[in-house]
Amino acid sequence: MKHKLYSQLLDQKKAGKKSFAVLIDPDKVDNAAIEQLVGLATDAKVDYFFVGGSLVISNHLDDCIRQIKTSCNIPVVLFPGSPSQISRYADALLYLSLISGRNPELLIGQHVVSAPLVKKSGLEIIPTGYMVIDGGAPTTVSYISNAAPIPADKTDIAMCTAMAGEMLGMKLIYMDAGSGAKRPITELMIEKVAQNIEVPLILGGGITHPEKAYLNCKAGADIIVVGNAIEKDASLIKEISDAVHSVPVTI
Ligand code: 1GP
Repeated sequence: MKHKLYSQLLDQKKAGKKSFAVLIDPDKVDNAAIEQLVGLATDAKVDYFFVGGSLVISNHLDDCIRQIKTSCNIPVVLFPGSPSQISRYADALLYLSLISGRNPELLIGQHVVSAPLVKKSGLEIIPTGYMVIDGGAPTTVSYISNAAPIPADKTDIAMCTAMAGEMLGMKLIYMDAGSGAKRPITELMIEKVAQNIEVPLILGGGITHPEKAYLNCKAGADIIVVGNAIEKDASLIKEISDAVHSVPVTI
């Protein structure tokens, strides 16, 4: 199994460098929009494209990724909302287990069903402990997952969940307030989690300002993911990328 992208993530973390990922929902972009996003992301030195959505309705995933890959060198990471969202054209797959919920289907059930397909894809598979944190409003992910999110002020639950995920072998922890969350995750919770795990920490959901991305990184997030806000204002790509990359290196 390949480990190229994960090694890169570990190297970045070891060097204390923060990264920025632009999330693309294949349902929401046409060819022209992808071209624009790729151009802006390349200029802004974006580190990764994450591709996926809680619902992917169209059959556009392969085409979307192929278009990105032919126009730039930014790695494409699948962030699937369901087992059907697999494309061999991507560089890696976040193999998500919803460790904050108690829905066995999303902890292990869907993985069992899709395992042969996932293996056959030849993708780099990165086991990821996915934690949904209450973002102040029901988001698509909280509805679809049929699992209660971790309350926003329960930092200890978040910490213990992330620790358990890491000890179970998860190579990344992804804390998500859900796309378009009203309240992004607090720095207090990020700090608590980051101080108690060694694997890279991905952070997303409801981030709309460069300052928030900066503070999240200062609190311990390693990769900031933004989707919704960029769909509304693509100029944020550069602002947020600059903010994330300006965080002082801490090792
Ligand atoms: C959602 O973490 C991502 O799963 C990004 O959220 O779309 O709110 O930026 P936004």
